[in-house]
Amino acid sequence: MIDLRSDTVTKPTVGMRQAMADAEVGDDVYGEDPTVNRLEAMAASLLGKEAGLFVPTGVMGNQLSIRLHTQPGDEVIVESSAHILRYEGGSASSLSGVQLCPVQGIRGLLSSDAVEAAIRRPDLHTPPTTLLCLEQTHNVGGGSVYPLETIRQLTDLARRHGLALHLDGARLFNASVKAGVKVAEYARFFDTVSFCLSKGLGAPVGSMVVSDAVRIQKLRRLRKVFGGGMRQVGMLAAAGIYALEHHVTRLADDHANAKHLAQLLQAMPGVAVDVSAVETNMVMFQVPKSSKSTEHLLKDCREAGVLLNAVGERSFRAVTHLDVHREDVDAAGRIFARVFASG
Ligand code: TLP
Repeated sequence: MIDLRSDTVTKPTVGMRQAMADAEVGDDVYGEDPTVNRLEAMAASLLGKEAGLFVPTGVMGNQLSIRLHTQPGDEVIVESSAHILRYEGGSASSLSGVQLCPVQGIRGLLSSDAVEAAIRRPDLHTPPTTLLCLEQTHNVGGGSVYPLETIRQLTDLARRHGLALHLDGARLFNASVKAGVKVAEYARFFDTVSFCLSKGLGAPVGSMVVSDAVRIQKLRRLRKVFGGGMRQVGMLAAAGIYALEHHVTRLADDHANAKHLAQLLQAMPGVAVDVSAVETNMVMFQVPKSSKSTEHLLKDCREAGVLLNAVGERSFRAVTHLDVHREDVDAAGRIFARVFASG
């Protein structure tokens, strides 16, 4: 089975499993897991921040940060298709009591004008805008990459209005490899940055939040409050260390494979795909109206050996990752040609 549903599906490699088995562990709630401590220091240093916190998921990294930066009743600006808005189960409202203000971007990327218009001016009637969250790369935007200069403009604007800044950098390393910009260069504009070890980097679980030491101390307490205090998780942290040491530069292969898949799709009659929009490891494409429903097309693909996710009516997302090789992309291309031509 060729699994293009997400880069979350990667399985730990032999080397990673060995590193996990060899990991020294201790109780991390006491701060005594040496491998977790090493991962947190490593993440902080890579992103140019004082401290790091290991969290079970990307959602938890985002939600702890939102809780840290806001008070109930505040408003948080996010792009209108942001993961925080669409795919985190409404947790910003239920866990932090904030309201999200969706602002339309282009391929998920916000402009300063749009954000400026959305920032509330002090008024008795309106919720105070206190936080801006950006997403790098942008998932629903198709793995799109914010240029550093746009981030600088957006964060300057937010600072002028006194907003805190959080980056949902679930796939920050994809952006870094694509743009040739160090992750610390992106991170320096934000108060908190979360990134995932369990996506393209190939760890089975885990995300990081990095910030200054005072904020990380507060986040550590909030992680406990949210039920995310973990114990002997050095084995999982070892997978994260292995991922950061071995799986960063290879993300370029995933990006080349995604581009290749987009080119194969472009050659199929009726399939709509913008090859130039494929910047990292995601391909968004639409197939022509046909007698078959979206679910039917997904089922045909699955029975032929490819798993995909639908993102709308006859709209699909294919994601390349460490368990997808060039020959798998070619095989998926042949399957798509057959399924979509007969649809
Ligand atoms: N994204 C998943 C699904 O939840 C949609 C995927 O398959 O792409 N931020 C961004 C930008 C994400 O894409 C994701 C996961 C998360 C946060 C949450 O990470 P986890 O799943 O670890 O909580």
